Amino acid sequence: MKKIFLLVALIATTSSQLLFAQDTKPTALTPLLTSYYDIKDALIKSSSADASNHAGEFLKNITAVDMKALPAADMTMFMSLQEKLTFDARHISESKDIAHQREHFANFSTNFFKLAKAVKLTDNPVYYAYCPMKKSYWLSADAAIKNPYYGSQMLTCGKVSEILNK
Ligand SMILES: [Cu+2]
Repeated sequence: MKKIFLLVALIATTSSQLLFAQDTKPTALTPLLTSYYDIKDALIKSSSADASNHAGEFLKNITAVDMKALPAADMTMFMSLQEKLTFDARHISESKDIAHQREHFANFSTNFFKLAKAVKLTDNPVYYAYCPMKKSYWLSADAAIKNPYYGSQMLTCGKVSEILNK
């Protein structure tokens, strides 16, 4: 029964990634944005287990990046951030402690934004939001503030500081 559930979940995830990819002319790095958003959404819900699972997906996606498919400048940027992104994603995936996951998510987001700024991951807007309480940033596909650092405790704390693909 559990296996069937996992299979259904896997198919659902895969097909939503395909849909997403079709809208947005993906690069080889676009799956990283998808799993970044999934981790962020899990932290908004304060679900440590989901954050851990999606960080595991991020690790799979970052390992699977086909470097040869990337333009030289994108590859250089990716390679300069790959280890840092992997480090924080691994800690998020291995932890069950939401506070610890959020600590890593702050660094993870700063590094991920460097990538998103240098490499076009999507045609859709990417909102770079700032939480003054946590003094940390996050990326979102939505202009509306939903704070991944505090979840329901302080859901709308923060402001958009920069927008990509406006
Ligand atoms: Cu850690």
